Amino acid sequence: CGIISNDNFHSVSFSETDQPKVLITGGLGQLGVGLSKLLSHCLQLLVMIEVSLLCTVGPFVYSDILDDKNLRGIVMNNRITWLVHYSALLSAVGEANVSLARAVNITGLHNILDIAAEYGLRLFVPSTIGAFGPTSPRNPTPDLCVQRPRTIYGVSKVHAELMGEYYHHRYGLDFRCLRYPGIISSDSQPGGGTTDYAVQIFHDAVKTGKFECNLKPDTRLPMMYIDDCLRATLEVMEAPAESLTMRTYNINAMSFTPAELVTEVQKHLPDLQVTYDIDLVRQAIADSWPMNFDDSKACKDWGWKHDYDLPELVQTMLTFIGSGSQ
Ligand code: AKB
Repeated sequence: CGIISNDNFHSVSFSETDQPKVLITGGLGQLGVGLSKLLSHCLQLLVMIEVSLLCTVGPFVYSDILDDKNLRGIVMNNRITWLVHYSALLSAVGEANVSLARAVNITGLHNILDIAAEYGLRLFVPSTIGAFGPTSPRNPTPDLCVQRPRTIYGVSKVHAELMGEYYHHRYGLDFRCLRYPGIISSDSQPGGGTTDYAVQIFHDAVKTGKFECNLKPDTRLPMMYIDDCLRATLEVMEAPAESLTMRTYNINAMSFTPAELVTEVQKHLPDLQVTYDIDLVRQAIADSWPMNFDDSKACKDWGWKHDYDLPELVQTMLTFIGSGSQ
């Protein structure tokens, strides 16, 4: 990836169309699958990039996120106007492979930032509760506070927030970023995260009636149902630029502990048996993350409001997983 001077940015401009042409990186991950389904109903073009060749929905193209020339060609040839950059290694798997996480999460982001700036794209990059650390206020965690995460995932996400905001101020890049809580979905599995237990419990409860939790029962973390997360993503992407007083927002829905989630699931499946076998890496990560997220700026600036609280989340997950419509 060459060094791009200010003069090169916005050198290629596509004619304005009513509907954005969206490129999703990490298109086969937990979030990419959901977003592609949503966009395929209302948008013209969807191209997904993933290291796997498996393709489930929408037009699909293969590229390595580190191959900036190939990425540039995809953006140009498909006349992409919006880029949603989901490619990333999550918190626990990042600690197991720091050099790969650094390459994908940091070098991959640099490729995406340069391409988005060059082609004048609107760019969404998710951040996370993982962008905070043990010295951040945890209950609640505001948008602006100390951010000293202790994972490569968190460090790469703080870097993404700062780089995106820098490109916005320096080059006019239309960068938009939401800090996601742990995301819970039925039709796609997360991979290698600290909040994954809150998805796994539903699959195990329905399939075996037994669940082994890898976090302590009183570990409180912010969580969100995927429909809320994807709606927030589209809402912030569609928000008029003048309504955004910041470029990186917390979004919130609910906070719960494993014990509280188990109690709610047992209202539907009273025979569910739960044991605890603590994963020390995940537990240390969770203990450094926010317990409650303050999303008042997102509510005020672009009208964010979540739909799903814990009871609706549990009912919906059990309905989808129980009926096999995943
Ligand atoms: C993880 O657990 O690593 C992710 C996240 C909260 O960003 N789900």
